[in-house]
Amino acid sequence: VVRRTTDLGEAERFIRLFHTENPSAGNPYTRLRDVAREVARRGTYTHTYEELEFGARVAWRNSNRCIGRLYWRSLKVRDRRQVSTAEGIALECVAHLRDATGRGKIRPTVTVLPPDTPALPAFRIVNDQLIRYAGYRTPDGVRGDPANLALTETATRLGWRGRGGRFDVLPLVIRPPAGEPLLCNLPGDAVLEVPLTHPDYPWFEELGLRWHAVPAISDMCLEIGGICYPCAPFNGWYMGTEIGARNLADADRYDQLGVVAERLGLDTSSERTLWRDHALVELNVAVLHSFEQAGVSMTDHHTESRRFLTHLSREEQAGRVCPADWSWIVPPLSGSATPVFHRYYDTRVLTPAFVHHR
Ligand code: HEM
Ligand code: NRG
Repeated sequence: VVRRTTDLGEAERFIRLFHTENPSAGNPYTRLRDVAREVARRGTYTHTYEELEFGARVAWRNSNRCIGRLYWRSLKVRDRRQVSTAEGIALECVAHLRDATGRGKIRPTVTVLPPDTPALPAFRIVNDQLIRYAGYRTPDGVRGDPANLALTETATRLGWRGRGGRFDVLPLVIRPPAGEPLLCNLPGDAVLEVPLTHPDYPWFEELGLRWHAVPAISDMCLEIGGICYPCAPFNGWYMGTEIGARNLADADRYDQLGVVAERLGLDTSSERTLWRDHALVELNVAVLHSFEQAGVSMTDHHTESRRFLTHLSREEQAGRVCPADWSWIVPPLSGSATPVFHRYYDTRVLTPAFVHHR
């Protein structure tokens, strides 16, 4: 473990940004002096709640891969920097899910847990999302989500016993700075799920497909002003294509296109019948329909693409650049039928940011 002191230059740049965008927040010079003193004394400094809230919101605003940034100002920031045990981290993750799920009216939320300090490295959440479905190796291939084979094996090694189903919710695995990781099962009421049905095909239900309501990424570091918060799980709501065009459709995920095409009675003898494309559309219709019926927040890729362009022009009006990564922004279904396809974006990388350190 590398124990580094906080980069004072990064800290100062953030404090200046905070005061530029929040002119009523008091004297920047007093704050800059205090931060410099604290960094000299203990190798790091502590954000005020206002700085933390602003920093997390700007980290979302700076997420080049995210199409959902129009509402970056509404991010709810749960300040849980005082939590000091693995049990405490797990309980806060559960509380985050309960809070953010809102019985289907999902609230974009981030929970900020203790940062790395020179004195002590922080806890880590091993799961890449708070809610993940197990994947099991069987003689006839993987059962469940192949993306989570490694996490399933880790949990199993630590004593978890999965039921061998296709949609078993994995436990949280919390790794302390030293010692054995902690396992924590997610209580049922913290995990809202939506069984999938299709508006026109009653047989669709028999496929037994489902997905969880809340995508909550838990393996990215929140970096603000030279401070790294490795435990800062965040969530918004899903865009339908994430589930319908990737999680359930990718050949190395649930791989459902063949099954759906067969039930639809499509001619799969040649690629040129476009049976894959047809099956993809019906799968995505089912995802959007089911979430709507269940009263769970979800967006579609056409609406979200338009919103993203609104966001871009608002940012420009505010005198800021809004960098974006084309290859992540363009939806994986009907890309060219959405306006985000037909242009390029600034690709610079700004901070505060959510970054992959693992
Ligand atoms: C990525 C949509 C909220 C930060 C993405 C992606 C989509 C998306 C479609 C691409 C995912 C993929 O292709 O796997 C949305 C929608 C939101 C939302 C519809 C609804 C409110 C948020 C929030 C944050 C955030 C609240 C942070 C506070 C990010 C980041 C990525 C991302 C960091 C890149 C993830 C990675 O590198 O794996 N978002 N998002 N998003 N979003 Fe959002
Ligand atoms: N594609 C992933 C989730 C990535 C982030 N997507 C969001 N984020 N919508 C999946 O689970 O399918 N968010 O914070 O809302």
